[in-house]
Amino acid sequence: MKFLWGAATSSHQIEGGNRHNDWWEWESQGNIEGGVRSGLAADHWNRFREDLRLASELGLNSYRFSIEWSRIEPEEGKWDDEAMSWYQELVTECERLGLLPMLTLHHFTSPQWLADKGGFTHPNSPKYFARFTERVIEKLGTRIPLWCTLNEPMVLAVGSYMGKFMPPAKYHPRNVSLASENLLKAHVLAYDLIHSKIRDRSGPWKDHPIRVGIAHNMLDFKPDRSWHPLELLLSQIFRRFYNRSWLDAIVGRKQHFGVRGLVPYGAQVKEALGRRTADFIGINYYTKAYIQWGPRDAAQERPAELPIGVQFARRKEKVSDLGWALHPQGLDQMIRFVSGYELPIYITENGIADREDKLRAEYLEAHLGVVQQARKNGVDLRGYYYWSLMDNFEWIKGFGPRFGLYHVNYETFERTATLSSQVYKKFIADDLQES
Ligand code: IFM
Repeated sequence: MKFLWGAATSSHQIEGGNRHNDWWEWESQGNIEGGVRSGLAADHWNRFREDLRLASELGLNSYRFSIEWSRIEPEEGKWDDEAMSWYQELVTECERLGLLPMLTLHHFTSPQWLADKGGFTHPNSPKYFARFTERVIEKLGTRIPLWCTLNEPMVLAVGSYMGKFMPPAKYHPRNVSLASENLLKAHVLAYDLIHSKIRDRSGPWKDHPIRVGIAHNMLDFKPDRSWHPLELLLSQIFRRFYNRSWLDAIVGRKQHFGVRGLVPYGAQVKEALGRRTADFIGINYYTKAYIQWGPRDAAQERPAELPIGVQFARRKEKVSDLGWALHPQGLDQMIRFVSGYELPIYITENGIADREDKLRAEYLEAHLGVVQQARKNGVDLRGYYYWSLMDNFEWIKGFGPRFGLYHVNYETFERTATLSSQVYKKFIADDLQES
């Protein structure tokens, strides 16, 4: 199988009109910067054919997207088959264009009916997620080779119950571990369903083995002051909690969804112990994180409840529009670390918010260089997905940050190729020619 060169997106960030999920509701309460709302987003719901054509024009051979649970099941137990047929069309279009689909089942948004019950803190949430997964399997299963059950479950739990940058944005550390437990249960159920229920295969990738994993956000944690014992210790703790705990969980090791004194540990999820529930590991990598004991920057975004600060760059470093340092060495570190789990690896996200498209080419070249070197070194790296195909709704930050290979004009919805997208295009063409 050829190396997969792709781009990634998620439903709520691009489709528009996802009115039945928790984000839609949270946006309506004025929680997004500038009071904006996702609204029509990038209007992908009406323009998906054009968007996939643009993806294929870059020479991509894979596309990572997510299915919006709240469209498929807008009310508990009520299924919208029309919405599902839209996703079937999307996959048909991927097939026509030779874009191997990597399907994400949960990318941050949950149906409002589930949010009303407490989202993933509800004991039945894994069962609800499994029921939704079965529906997707029934309608699309035979055609999908690559599955991400969850996108960045650590970010979801921390963002919802500590960092307060995701709904319900309530500081409640015990819910971080509780949601993690339920997300893990949900993942295990979905993993087993995908493997047990999909018997026949169809479409261009019918001979590609089914692989199921998660897309896991990783940061290169560093002490802000390398001599500071507490910051050294804290960065180790964060590496273990943030980077490692999900990886350990999906390979069947003892789970550690907690931090002593900060996030109370929950019970072990027995269903996940002693067995591997992932066929690959997806790395979502963007930048580094300096950990500070007693944050020194008053403007810093962090939970007021904690005496700990996180900074994504130092003053002199080159940064994205979100203030995230360009740090390709961190990707190298993450790949080396994840290789230790002895599973195939995909870079399921990597990208930069760069409105003027001034740094994206440099960012891409540096990170793609790391990818190529890892492949040469024999790492079992199977694909790379740039985040994102086009500009989109960047969650609490609204439409300000622009990650797209294609620029979106939010008034006309016209897409324009960035110059850096041509860098990616050439890189892919060269690589596919060589291999
Ligand atoms: O836009 C997000 C995406 O939804 C998840 N990973 C990080 C991206 C950039 O912040």
